[in-house]
Amino acid sequence: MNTRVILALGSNLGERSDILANAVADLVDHPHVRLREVSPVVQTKAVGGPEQPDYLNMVVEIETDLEPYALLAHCQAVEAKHHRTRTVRWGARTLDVDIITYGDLEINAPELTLPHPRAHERAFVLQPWAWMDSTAVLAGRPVAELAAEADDLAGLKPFEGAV
Ligand code: A4P
Ligand code: MG
Repeated sequence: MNTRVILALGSNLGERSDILANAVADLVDHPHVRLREVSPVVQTKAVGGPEQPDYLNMVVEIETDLEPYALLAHCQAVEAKHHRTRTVRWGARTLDVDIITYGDLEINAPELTLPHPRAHERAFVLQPWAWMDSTAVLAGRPVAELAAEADDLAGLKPFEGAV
């Protein structure tokens, strides 16, 4: 059975927009993954961690019959493919792929927590998601409302470059 899944992508090192575009292609280049929707790309100030470059962030909606841990392994394989550029600065990364929601599934394990435990307070996830799907709901609340309340919203702006 296919499940709808929201994935969040972030990059703040290297050719960020190329990395995101290639990562989306890699994520859906799988016989059990189908792309449904792609959000706009946003440029965001880093939340937490040390001083580091701005991120590009986006979300995608996919449909998959991979079970959650198999999907996590697929996301981590795509991350690994793009982790070629390493940095001395802890915190910055060429590519991060997080599973935000997997249908309505709830899991509470360190290796996989669903919904993502910090997504509900992060504009860099919520705002592109709301722009992609104005009807989206997370933890019983409209994603657009959660985005408007998020502390990091002021540091977010649409990214003008092509992805
Ligand atoms: N893991 C548990 N649940 C999940 C899930 N739902 N999706 C585990 C993906 N992974 C999940 O992840 C660490 C471990 O989380 C994995 O082994 C996985 O099994 P990681 O990608 O190796 O490390 P990370 O992403 O640095 O850690 P963490 O704690 O997940 O970081 P966050 O909270 O995701 O924050 N600011 C801006 N503007 N934009 C960003 O994209 N990203 C972060 C990362 C911080 N600040 C940011 C951004
Ligand atoms: Mg991560």
